[in-house]
Amino acid sequence: MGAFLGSLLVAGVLAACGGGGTPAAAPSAAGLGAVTTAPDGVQQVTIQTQDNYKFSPARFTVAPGRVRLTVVNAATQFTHSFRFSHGKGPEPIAAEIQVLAPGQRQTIEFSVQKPGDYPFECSFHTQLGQFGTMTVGG
Ligand SMILES: [Cu+2]
Repeated sequence: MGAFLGSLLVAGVLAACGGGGTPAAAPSAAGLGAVTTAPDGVQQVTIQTQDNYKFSPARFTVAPGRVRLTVVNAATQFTHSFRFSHGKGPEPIAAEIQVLAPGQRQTIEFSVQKPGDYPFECSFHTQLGQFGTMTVGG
């Protein structure tokens, strides 16, 4: 009960502080993290990052094979990057996005075969916990 009241209180405070302009709301999350097949047969997925040092979504799942990954930086302030964490996944994936300025998007393409979890990160914000995981299904 105490915890419930506490969260009500927090919600009230958050709702109350709406004065200072609109928050940098992420565009509609529809489709983010969803794997579709491009006309050329390559599976494709789009994820997003923004000013909160997170990937949205931080997890997505693909099938073994070729992957076309687009990362959108919806931030207004922060530059991000995208790379697979070195030495962490079942096999190395060299493709990366070294610099992604606010408002930019970039697409990388790679092939992956071994099932398992492939951790990825923003190289600028590992200290702030900007990580995610791509799972390759079996
Ligand atoms: Cu970042």
